[in-house]
Amino acid sequence: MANKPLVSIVMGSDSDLDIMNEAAKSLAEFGIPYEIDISSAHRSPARTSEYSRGLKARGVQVVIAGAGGAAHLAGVIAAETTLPVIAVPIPSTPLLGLDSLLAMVQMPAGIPVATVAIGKPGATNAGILAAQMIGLHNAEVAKKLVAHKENLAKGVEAKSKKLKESHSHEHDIGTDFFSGPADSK
Ligand code: C2R
Repeated sequence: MANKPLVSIVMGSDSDLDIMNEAAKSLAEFGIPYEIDISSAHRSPARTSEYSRGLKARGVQVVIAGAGGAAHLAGVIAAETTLPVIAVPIPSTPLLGLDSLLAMVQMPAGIPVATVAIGKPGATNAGILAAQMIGLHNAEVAKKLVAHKENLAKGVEAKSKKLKESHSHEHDIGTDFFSGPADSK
């Protein structure tokens, strides 16, 4: 795959980076080139508009926008581009991301953003969702998405096996315990 970024990861502040790195990790897993930057609809509105308007011409196909608190970044980017925008609510205030979740998910009709879960699981899923959009017309990514699902299923099988093994062991101990020492009977 060419190295031109297909996905843009944008966040409102560098304090969001730890969470937004999870989106980058997902994209890397699917071999999707991305760019990552900081912009704020509140603190740098002109920069945010200019950046959003230039995305399509540069070949970017999906935007992942993370922000906390009164999170307007994803909505403002969506207002400036026809590219799909995925929003990641960041738990960066005393309201723990519920504030950003509601701000992001409650977009007015006409300007959708696809809002995922609060925090790291949401950021991980944002990367996978972006890969699924790209996989619609990219066979290489589509193949990796199938392998991803297979790996998830294998992971559950492995956990199930481990759980059964540990419980059959505990059952042995339990049997010994309830039967008690021979001289107590
Ligand atoms: P600081 O840590 O820089 O004070 O930022 C950021 O995403 C971050 O979670 C605190 C929080 O403010 C958020 N922020 C927004 C926007 N810009 C910054 N929600 C925006 O434009 O929506």
